[in-house]
Amino acid sequence: EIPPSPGPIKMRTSDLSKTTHEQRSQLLRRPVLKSEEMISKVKPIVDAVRQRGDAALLELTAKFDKAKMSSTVIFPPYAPETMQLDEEVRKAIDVAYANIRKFHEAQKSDEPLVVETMPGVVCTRFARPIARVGLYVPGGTAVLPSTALMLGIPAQVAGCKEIVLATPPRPDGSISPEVMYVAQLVGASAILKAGGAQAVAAMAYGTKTVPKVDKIFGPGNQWVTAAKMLVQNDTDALVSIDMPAGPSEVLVIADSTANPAFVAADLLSQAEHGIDSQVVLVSVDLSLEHLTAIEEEVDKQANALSRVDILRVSVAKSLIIKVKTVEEAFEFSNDYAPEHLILHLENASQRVQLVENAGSVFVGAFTPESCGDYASGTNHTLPTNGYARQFSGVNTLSFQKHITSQEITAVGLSALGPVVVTLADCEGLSAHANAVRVRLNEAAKSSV
Ligand code: HSO
Ligand code: ZN
Repeated sequence: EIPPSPGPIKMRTSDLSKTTHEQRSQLLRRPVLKSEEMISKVKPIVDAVRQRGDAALLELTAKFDKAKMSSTVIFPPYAPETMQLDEEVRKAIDVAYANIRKFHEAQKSDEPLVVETMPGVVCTRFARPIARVGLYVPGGTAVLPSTALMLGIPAQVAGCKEIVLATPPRPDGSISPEVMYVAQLVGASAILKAGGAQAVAAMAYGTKTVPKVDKIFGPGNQWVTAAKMLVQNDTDALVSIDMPAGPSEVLVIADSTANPAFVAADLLSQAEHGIDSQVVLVSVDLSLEHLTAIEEEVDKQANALSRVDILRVSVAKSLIIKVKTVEEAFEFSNDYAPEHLILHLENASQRVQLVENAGSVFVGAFTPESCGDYASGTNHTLPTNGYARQFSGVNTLSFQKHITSQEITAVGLSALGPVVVTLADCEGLSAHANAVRVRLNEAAKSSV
C-alpha cells in the first residue's frame, strides 16, 4: 500500500508518445488483486458455513460484524419501523426506482424467437427467469441502497421467484432503513443479515434458515469476490455468479472544451470509493494551463471532501495519460476497458461510436457518472479490472436464461434426416443415425 502522504493530492502523469510498449502495458494494468491468496483465506470460512450452517454463520457475524444475533434471516412482511426514512430520501429512492425499472423493463426478453430454418424445421428460443437469486449489498465504509436497487430491480423485472438480499448488519443487528426500504420495494423474499464470505457461502449452499440460490450477484470486497469465485467452482453448490469484481474505476477523456472543475469532480467521485479505486484521465492535447487547472481542481476539491483520506491514497495511484488525438485516446481507453468511461469532448455523442470496451459510457459535460451510479436508469454493477472486454454489466438478461426448442414435421424430417444420418455416421455414432433412420419411412409416408 502507498502510505498517505502530506502535500498536494496529485495524479501521476505519462506522455504516451514517450512510453515504450512495455511501459504502455504497465499503464494499462490495474493495482494487483491477490485472488489466489484471498481464495485460501476465505476457504475455511466457506467450509465452516457449508458444514455447520447457521451456527457458523452466527459466530462469523458476531466476529466480523460485531453483531450478536439469534437468527440472521428475516422474511416478509418486514416491520414498517425498520424502514422509516427521511421523506426526501424516500422520494429520491422512488424516482431512482422508477427510472431504473423503466430501463430494465425495456431490456426484458419476453417474445420468443421463432425461426424456420428449413421447411418443417422450426427452432425457437424463449427466456425464463432464474428461479432463486442472491443479491449481495456491501456494507462497510458506505451504506449502499443504490446497489440494492441495481440488483433488485432487474431480478424483480425478470420475475425471479426467490430474491435473497444479503447485507452485513450493524452491531445492533439491524440493517439500514434505506436498504430495508429498497428490499421491500424490489420484493425481496428474504433478507440475510450477514456479510463477507460467510454470506456468500450461506446463499450458495443454503442453511436451515437461509434459502439456497442459483446465482449470486453483486459487488463486494476481496473476501466477497473470492468467496463468489470459490463457490462458483464447486459443482456441489451448483451456483453461478454475475462477474468477477474488482475495485471501482473510471477513465475520463478530456479535450480543450472540458471544464476543469467537472473533470476533477468526476475523477474524485470514483476515487472516493476506496483506496484501491483507480481513476485515469486521458488528456487529448490539453495545454499545460488546462492540465494544471484540472490538477489544481483535483487537489482543491479533494481537500474539501469528506473522504479526503481515501482520496489521498487512490488519487496518488491514479494516472494522467497525455495523447495527441481523440483516436489515440480511444485506442488507449479500449485497451484499458474501463468500468466507466466519461467523455468530456467536443461533439461527445458522435464519439461514442469509437467505444469498443467499457462498462458504461457518460457522454458530455452534463452527464456525471454519479447519475448512472444512482438514478438515471442504467445499472451500476459493471465489469472492472479490464473485464469490460468480455463482460456486460448486470442487466435484466443476467437474471434470465434462454431455452431453445425445436419442432420438426414429417416433411422437415424427410429433408433434414439424411443430413443428420450422414453426419452421425461420419462421427461413428450409429445410435444417433438410427434415431433418424427408424423414422424415415414413416416420415416419407406422412409427407405425401
Ligand atoms: N460507482 C459504483 C457504484 C456506486 N456509486 C454506488 C455510488 N454508490 C460502481 O462502480
Ligand atoms: Zn460510484
